[in-house]
Order: sequence, then structure tokens, then C-alpha cells
Amino acid sequence: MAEDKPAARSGSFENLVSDYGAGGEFHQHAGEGDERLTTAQGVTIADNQNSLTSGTPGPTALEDFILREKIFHFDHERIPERVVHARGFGAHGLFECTKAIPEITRAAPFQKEGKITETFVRFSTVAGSKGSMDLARDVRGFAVKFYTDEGNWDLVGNNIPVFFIQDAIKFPDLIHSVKPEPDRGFPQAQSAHDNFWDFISLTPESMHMVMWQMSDRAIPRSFRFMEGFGVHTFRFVNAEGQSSFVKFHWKPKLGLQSVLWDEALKINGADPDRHRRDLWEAITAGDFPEWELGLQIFDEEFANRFDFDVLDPTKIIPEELVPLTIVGTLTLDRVVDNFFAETEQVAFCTQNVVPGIDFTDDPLLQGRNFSYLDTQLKRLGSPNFTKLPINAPRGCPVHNFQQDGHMQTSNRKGRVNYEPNGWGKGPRAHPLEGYVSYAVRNEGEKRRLRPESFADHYSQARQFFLSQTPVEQGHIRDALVFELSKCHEVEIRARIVAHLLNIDGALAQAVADGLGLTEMPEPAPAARPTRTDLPPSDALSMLKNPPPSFAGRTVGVLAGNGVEAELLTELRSILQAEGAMMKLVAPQVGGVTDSAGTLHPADEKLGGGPSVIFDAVAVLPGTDAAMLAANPAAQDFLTDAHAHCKFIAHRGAEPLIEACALGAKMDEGWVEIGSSSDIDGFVATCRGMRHWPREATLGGNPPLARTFSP
Ligand code: HDE
Repeated sequence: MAEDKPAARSGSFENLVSDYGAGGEFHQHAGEGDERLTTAQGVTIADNQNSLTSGTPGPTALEDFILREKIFHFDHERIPERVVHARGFGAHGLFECTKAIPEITRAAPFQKEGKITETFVRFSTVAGSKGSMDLARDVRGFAVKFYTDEGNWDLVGNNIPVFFIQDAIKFPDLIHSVKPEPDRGFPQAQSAHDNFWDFISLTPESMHMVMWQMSDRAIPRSFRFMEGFGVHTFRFVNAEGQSSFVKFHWKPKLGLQSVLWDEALKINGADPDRHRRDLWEAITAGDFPEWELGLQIFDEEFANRFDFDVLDPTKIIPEELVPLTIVGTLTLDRVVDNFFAETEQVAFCTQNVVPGIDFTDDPLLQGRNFSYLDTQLKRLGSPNFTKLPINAPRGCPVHNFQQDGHMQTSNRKGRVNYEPNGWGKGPRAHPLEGYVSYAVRNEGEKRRLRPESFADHYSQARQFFLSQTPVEQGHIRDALVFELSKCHEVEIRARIVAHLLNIDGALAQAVADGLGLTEMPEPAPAARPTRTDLPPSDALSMLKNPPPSFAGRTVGVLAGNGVEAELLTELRSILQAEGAMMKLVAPQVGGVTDSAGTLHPADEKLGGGPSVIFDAVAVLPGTDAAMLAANPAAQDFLTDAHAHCKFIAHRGAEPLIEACALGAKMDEGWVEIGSSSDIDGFVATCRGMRHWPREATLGGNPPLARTFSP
């Protein structure tokens, strides 16, 4: 067997190599350091490579407790994935109060300017399994755990401020409809199928959310460029017991940004982990993403002036009506040490609130308050999940008489395990500092009845659509046409168009045209006629709120050997000054040698780093111009960058440009760079993120031409 001996290795890998001894027996080198490999019982393991067998080879002995313990533990590594939001990624952070509001809430994080509260945030998609791709068209979860001085507060929100349904009892049906169809087990992580749109077409209250879901908000550039929303109206309560309503908004300091649908499709192939990789890379590079927490605070009397119900989770309150009060900044500054222990085992629960924060009678929120605790027990297997480090309160002690249960680690010492007790031992309730629910007067009949005030399903859907720029409206149309084209039942397509007729006639017409519907359906019967007088709200458009700079973005540079040394160095340093990054894509991952003879290792090999994963590109082929012009991956790189309206810097790239037949199509989004001032100009141009005027010239669907309205 000696001929199977592994090749000798050098350097730090040496001690990791298992090897054959001179006599042919297989053994392991001693590891470096004092740490010994042990069983879970603490017994030091002598051989971690070979099972205990009777004869060599021979049957494995049942008494090999080392093998059995190791495999047993492995067999039980998986826990049930979340029913929804299975695919997620978390990071640690800090919330700093920038404006104290003790007069409005007694909640600990908001009592003093400068007050820091530790947080853990988990972003997620809703529909896909744990192993699905990051860039599904989907709502993103934005769940924040605040480890406050008075207990844990979980704000379990989404990147869209409204929801599909008004009542928790409909949630299982909604989720069943979007998940893989039960007979065939597909499609994965997609709403583009009959079951989802069938359900939606029979659920008019979902139409507002559908407009958001079909917008580019559902294909974010990464977590760092998304807003977050608490969705429900919550209550704040101050130390005097006075209450106000509050809605929570997270605003990314880097601004909002999304990808195009064609990019999403390609990114899912090129890098299905795009969003988690992006967050990981940003945080480990010290480029910590930040969000401001904005609050919409209003009282009951003000709420009663709206003609919709603030307890209806399918409605927003436009920021123009109740502007945001910015009260703090969330900074994500630490990646997890272990994905399973932290991101997977974190247990968010909407009912985790602290003194100063209370619920409202939003029927969706009420249902959630039951569901989350229940789901954590199923997932984590024991009521003691609260004691896992990621879930345990950090800012305050925990004292109670809860005991035992699976995986108990911290039963109280001593005889007393009940309250009140005459032993004078143990924790007692504190009527003044403890959590007191806001005393809401509730009266009425016990019935199953949706409030009348929840009946308008179309007015805000229309308001959202009309608040978008023509480019954004075009994308909503395209998304609807794409999704409905994946529905095989013509009837389902027509039912959706019937709802769109209640939102905007031009949109309905454009979708019907895109689907090739032969007959325009009648508008869906509406419980309330659509209001046509709601003013557009600029806050609802992403493109009307452009990012402040190109910071946090990445330029992908396709370079060849002989690339001008100065150009490359300057581009990198000007991007750095902007807070942006440069990544090098080269024919070989070993890199390219510039005109001064310096080797630049590549970040990506050409083909493995397509332009869809960058925000803008530069094409600097150097002396490899002819070779790159003939390379299909280089052609895709440039053709896609153009088709996705990216800004493109170039120098000496004429052969590639001609090979892509783009010579005549070069517009203002193309910038030739030769000098530092050209590079400055290119980076300044990149602040616009995309050259949208190009979209209309690409031969796809032009921005929506509005023809008529309902
Ligand atoms: Fe959730 N939701 N949800 N949800 N949700 C879960 O809890 C549920 C809803 C949201 O990163 C589950 O721990 C019901 C709205 C996020 O761990 C489950 C209803 C909003 C996350 C559950 C809703 C959300 C979840 C699955 C209707 C936005 C991921 C795993 C009444 C405001 C949290 C889990 C994380 C997760 C139930 C509706 C956001 C099954 C019954 C509305 C961000 O308990």
C-alpha cells in the first residue's frame, strides 16, 4: 500500500496531512499547539482517520464509540429550516440613539442620545428553501433583535412596507400558493407559477403588495441597499402610560439600488450567494453598512382622519403626510463566527417587546404573535432556545422559575422554584418597572368579520404605481408579463389583468398586450371604487431618491496584459477615495502584467466574474486587445454591461467593441479614459448608477407610455 502514499507537502499544511508510516500503517501527524481532539465526553482521540476494525480490512466493531458518536452527531446536524424566510444571512451590529424620545416611549434604546444597544440582524428571502439563490424575485426579510437593557425587542420586518393579506388566518394559504406546487415539488423560490397567481387573483387585498413585489424592490442589489419596514402600526408608551402609534422605517445610508431582472437571472447562475457574499465582504473590509431608523409617530385622533385604517397592514402612511423622525443609526460591524449557531439558531419573535413598545389590533400582527413562538419550538426543539447565546438577553439579567425541559443549562440552585414563596427567596414581579400592557378599551361582538375600514384594495396600489418613474413603471409591467407568462391557465392571467384595470388602465393594457390576451376582461368587482385623487408620493420611488454617491459600489475592470500601469493605479485610488472598490477580471486568475511589468493578481477569472456582478465596468485590454475581442466571455461581459445600462469606461477596447457590434451604440454612458480627469469624470458619472436613457434604445419594451386611466 506504500505506493498510495500522499505527495509530501510543505509549509503550514504539513501537519494536516495524514500519512502512511514506514511500515505501511496509516497514522496522523501530531497537530500544532495544545488543543487535543476529544469526544463529546472529553476523551482524547488517538486516531481520527480509521475506524476500529477486526482485521485490516475487517468488520467495524460496534464498540467503536469514537466512530459512533461522531456519526451520530453528524446524522443529527440538520434542524428544520424555517417554513418561510428559510434562506437568510445575519450580522451583528450596534444601534445608536441620535435623538432621544422619552416623552414618546420609555423603551430603553430611545432614552438618551448616544445610547448604544447591541443588535443582531437577519436578512432573508421568503419563498425559497435554505439552499435557494439570493436573487429570487421576492420580498426580503429585515429582522432586527435589539438586546436592550430591559430585555430583547425583536422588530421583525420586511423590505416592503405592506403585506399581501390582512388577516393571519390567510397566511398558510398564501405561503402554500407561493411555495413549490405540492404534486411536482417545483418551482423553487419563484412566484412565477399558476398557484401563486391563482391565489392572488382571488385575493384583491394583495394588489398593493403585488405592485411592490413586481417592482425592482423585490430584486435588490444587495441587503446594504434596501429599506426596511416594521409594516404594522405599533404602539409606543411613555413613562406616564400615554400611548402613540408608530411605524418603523430603516433607511440605508448608501441609498436604494436594485438589479435588473435579466441581471438577477444571470447573477443567480454566476453567484447564487451574491447577497450574503456582498454583506460578508463589506463588513470584513470594514465598510460597515448603516441604516437610519425613521419613525412615523401619530396619535389616534390623527389616525382617524385617514380614510383607510392604520391597523390594515396592506396600507402605508405616505411620508409626505407623516414625515419620518430619525432617531438612531444601525451599523452592522461584525460578521458571525458561526453561521449555524447565530444565523440559523436566532429566533425572532414578534411578541418580544420591551416596556415602552406595545401591539395594536392589526389582525396580522396578532396572529404573528402566536406563530413565532410556536415555530421556534418546532425548529429549535426546546423551550430553552431562549438560552442559546444568540437569543439570550445581553443587556439585563434573567431571573425566573422556569425550569427543566430539553437541553436545560441553567436551573436555579436551591429549594425554591415557585412564587410567591415564604422563604423570602427568588425574584419578584415589579409593578412599576415591569412590562405593563397599554390599557386599550375593547368592546364588540365576537365574530369573524373584516372591518369595513379595510375594504379599499386598489387606491394605494394605484398611488404606488403612479409614484414611480416611467422606467420603474416599465419594469413593473415587464415583471407582471414575465410572471403571468409562466402561468399556463389563461383564466388566471385574465383575472390579474381584471384587477390591474382597477389600478391603472395603461398598465392593464400594456400587460394584456404583453401577454397577447385576445380579449380585455371586465374590471374585477371592487368593494370600494379606486380613489384617483391620491397624490403621487416621491418617497415610494427608488429612482427619485438616488444614492448620495458611488460609495459601497464596485467597478469590474476587464484587463489584459500590458494594461497601462498608471491608468489602473489611478482608477483604483480614485474609486477608493469615493468609497468604492475595484475588482480585476483577467483571462487568468493569476493576473495580468501591466505596462510597467507589475503583476496584478485577478479577483475573478474571465467567465467567472461576469459584468452582472458589478455596478459599472471598465474595459482595458492592453496588448491583449485582439485576443479578448475573440473571447466569448469578454464579449458577454461588455454586451451585458451595455444591455444593463451600466456605465462603461474603456481604453484601447475598439476591437472588442467592434466584435460586439457596439461601436455605433456608444452613448453618454460610455466614457473613454486616458487621464486622471477622465477617470474623475467616469466615477462622477457612475454616481447615477445606470444610464437609463439607453434602456429605450435597446429594442426591448420601452418605458410605459401612459394612454388612459380608469
Ligand atoms: Fe413572518 N414568519 N409571518 N412575516 N417573518 C416567520 O418565523 C408569520 C409576516 C418575517 O430572520 C416564521 O422564525 C405569520 C409579516 C421575517 O428568522 C413564522 C404571518 C412580516 C421572518 C412566520 C407572517 C413577516 C419571518 C418562520 C402572518 C413582515 C424571518 C420562521 C400572520 C412584517 C425572521 C420563523 C428570521 C419568519 C409566521 C407575516 C416577516 C412561521 C403567521 C407581515 C422577516 O413564524
